[in-house]
Amino acid sequence: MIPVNSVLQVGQFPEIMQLEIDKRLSTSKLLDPQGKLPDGNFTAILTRSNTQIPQELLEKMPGIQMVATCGVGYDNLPLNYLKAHEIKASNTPGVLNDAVCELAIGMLFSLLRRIPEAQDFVKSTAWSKAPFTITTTLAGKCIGIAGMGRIGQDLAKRLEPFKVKLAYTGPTPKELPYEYFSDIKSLAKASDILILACPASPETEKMVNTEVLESLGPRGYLINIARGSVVDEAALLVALQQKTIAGAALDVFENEPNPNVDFLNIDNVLLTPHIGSATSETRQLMTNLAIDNLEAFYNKKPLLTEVKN
Ligand code: 8YV
Repeated sequence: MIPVNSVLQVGQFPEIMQLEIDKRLSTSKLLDPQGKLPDGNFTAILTRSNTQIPQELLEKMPGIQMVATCGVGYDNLPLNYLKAHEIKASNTPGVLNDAVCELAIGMLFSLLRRIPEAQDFVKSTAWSKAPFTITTTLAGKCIGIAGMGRIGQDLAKRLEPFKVKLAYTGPTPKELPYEYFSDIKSLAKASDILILACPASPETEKMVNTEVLESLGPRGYLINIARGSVVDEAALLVALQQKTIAGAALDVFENEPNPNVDFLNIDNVLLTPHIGSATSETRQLMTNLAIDNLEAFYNKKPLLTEVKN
């Protein structure tokens, strides 16, 4: 049982998640983390990965003992503060793999076969004047995955039947039947398509820079389903404008929901509004897992998916 009014919801949730929350919990809501705190003796926070939890907010609420975030990424949490104050945290790994991997594969084919432009071509009646451009086949290509965690591994498994070679990078090699590269630059050099599936951290910040993009080369494609911070966006914009890479598909950006406008005028780019986990099934699973973690906390049981901080 979660005690009534013990959980503060921080941030706005899409309707499908809010319905699930309101079905299972009675929360007070702080829609804007910078806004005025509602009255109450809150002991836990429920939030989601697009809402930054500022340390100052937790400083105002010394009673908080647990933060449950809806999202596999937890770069929205002030981890050092949580650790120093022994505040537990949970995320929602696993339940969003299906949706995120499906989006990544959709982006992959959309990019290579230029499906969005092909549709525009038909809709604008340009087809009546000339045939659509010839594109490129996935089979035979090498896909490099940066970040071989749960999502990276799940994605690699789903890509195997497409007759591709798979390779990866990450902090350490794993027992996997794919070639390991200890650094992203060598992975990019070996790859035709580089997919980013790593967490946002100081180690991965702007990891994809000019050198990495040059290594990917003029026939290489970049797909980002991780976080905007993993890519040096200024370098990527130059690479796309000068066609030193063939194209990019981006679901995440440094500045969401207002990505750098220069991306909007580039033709070899596919942009989606951070929809990796945005299916009704997945969002329900994420919400329920976050609340299950809160329940475990209040029942003094181990958290189901604790962020090991
Ligand atoms: C969205 C995500 O950020 O799980 C993550 O880390 O990036 C996505 O699931 C999430 O839906 C926002 O709440």
